[in-house]
Amino acid sequence: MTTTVATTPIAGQKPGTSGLRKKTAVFMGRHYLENFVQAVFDVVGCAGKTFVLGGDGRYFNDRAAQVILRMAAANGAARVIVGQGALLSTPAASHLIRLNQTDGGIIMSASHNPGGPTEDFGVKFNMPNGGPAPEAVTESIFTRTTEITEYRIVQAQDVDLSRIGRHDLAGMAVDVVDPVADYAALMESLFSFDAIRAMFAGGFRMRMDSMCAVTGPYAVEILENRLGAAKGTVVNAAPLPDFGGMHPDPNPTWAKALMDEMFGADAPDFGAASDGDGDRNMVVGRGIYVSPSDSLAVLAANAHLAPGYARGLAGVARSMPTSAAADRVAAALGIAAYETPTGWKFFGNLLDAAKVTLCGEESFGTGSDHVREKDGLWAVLLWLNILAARKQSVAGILREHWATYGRNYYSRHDFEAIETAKADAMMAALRGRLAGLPGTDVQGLTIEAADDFAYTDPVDGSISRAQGVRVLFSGGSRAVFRLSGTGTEGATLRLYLERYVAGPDGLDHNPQQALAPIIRAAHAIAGIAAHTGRSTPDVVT
Ligand code: G16
Repeated sequence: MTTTVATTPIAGQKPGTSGLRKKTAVFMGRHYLENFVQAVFDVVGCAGKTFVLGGDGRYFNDRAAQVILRMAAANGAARVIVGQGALLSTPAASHLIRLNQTDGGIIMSASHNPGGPTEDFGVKFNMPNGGPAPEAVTESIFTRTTEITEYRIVQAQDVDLSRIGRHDLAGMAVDVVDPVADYAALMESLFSFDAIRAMFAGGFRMRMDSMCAVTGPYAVEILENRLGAAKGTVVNAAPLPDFGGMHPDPNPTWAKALMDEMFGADAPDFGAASDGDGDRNMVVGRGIYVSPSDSLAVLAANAHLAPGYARGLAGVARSMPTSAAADRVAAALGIAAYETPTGWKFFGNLLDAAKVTLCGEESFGTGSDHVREKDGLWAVLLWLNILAARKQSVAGILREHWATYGRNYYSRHDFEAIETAKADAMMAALRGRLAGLPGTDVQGLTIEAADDFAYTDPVDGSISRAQGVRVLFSGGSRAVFRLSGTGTEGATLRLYLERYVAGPDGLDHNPQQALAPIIRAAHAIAGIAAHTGRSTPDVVT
């Protein structure tokens, strides 16, 4: 039986960089999840449609899935494809949407944010191309949340999501599928599993930290079962509702155990970590950290070594705050390089139009045209394929890369949970001063240009403004100031720092040392301490 429930709009259901993210308790509040899901169905349409549904297994994932299924049935959906246990990594969901040519999908995740009753939950809608909804759609969804007066839900028992196969829910088909199988097959079609298997058989050792999040089952199946990596290669492999208390954000701060192992005695050859929903990755060699910007550049320069990319790349795209290292590779390859605002959704049109093959972001996201999301395990496998083909260490590959292309020293400093009003005031003051900055000297550096990044989509012509303040110094260095779109507490200021050094003479500096003059100048320009009371970042990557 379908019930129509009267409701009223709830303030603040505005999707951010990737979907709606809030404290779990907020999502579990009266009508909160239901209002948002109904707004999604009202905007994208539901009657007769097929969707994919899954999430990263965090607390409330299982119950939210049952609510969404009952609402899909009440709104007339024909079929929903659900990962067993309501689990799907974000890239696997993107693949299932494309593979089954569905009308889109709902992904339950707050990505790299911690999970649990006092932590974060999230819901996002992905389009029929498998990618995150573009701004026009998320804006319509938001508008709908401000007008909503009712939602529809069927009264029924839970669907048994532990049992693979077809179930019926008030006339709607619910197909529970193995969350790993189709994704693993896709990976086998892109990479030389034989070459990687031979490398593992030859004694190559790896550590994969799945951080008690969704990639565990994927990594065990692909790395250990199919590629022959030693049992126990994948640690923290069981997805847990609270991620075992971990902060499933693969960076040197939150994946410290992995970093310690990779820099310790008897370190394995290769280390990697992934985030809550499996779209991010961090890659580490024995005794050497690979920054996400460098990772994108190395993957672009070597992708042709993997069968799926043997024909070369159409182009490369990076988000604006990502270092220009990939641009140098693109120039050398004679292919196009694009600079987009932060947010994977901005890559969608470029990928759909076949203008680019690889994309990447400084925020530990890398991916290609195989799906329409960033893909953590995909990046790990491409690195493994390159290591198997080149038969060199990660350090050897990086050093050769820097010697060839020069090095873009890079770091991001995060100042977290700042009072929103103070962060906004700092950005407003900075924006107000932009016009006067070029030509001035700050802390011994000359400012060449300063702007607020705006992007015109080359495919549909849409314009996105105010995407972050860029201050460019002479010599190719820069500082970028931007407020995070994914935090759930106050504001997070991200300060992105970059300095280019040509040729081999720049090697082996510590990035923080190499960037010290730019860090000083950035603080002076924005008055970070005066506005926010903070002079030291909470997280440095
Ligand atoms: C999301 C987007 C990414 C983006 C990141 C930025 O990542 O999918 O494309 O780079 O947000 O985060 P912020 O706005 O905090 O800098 P994820 O992994 O959280 O979905």
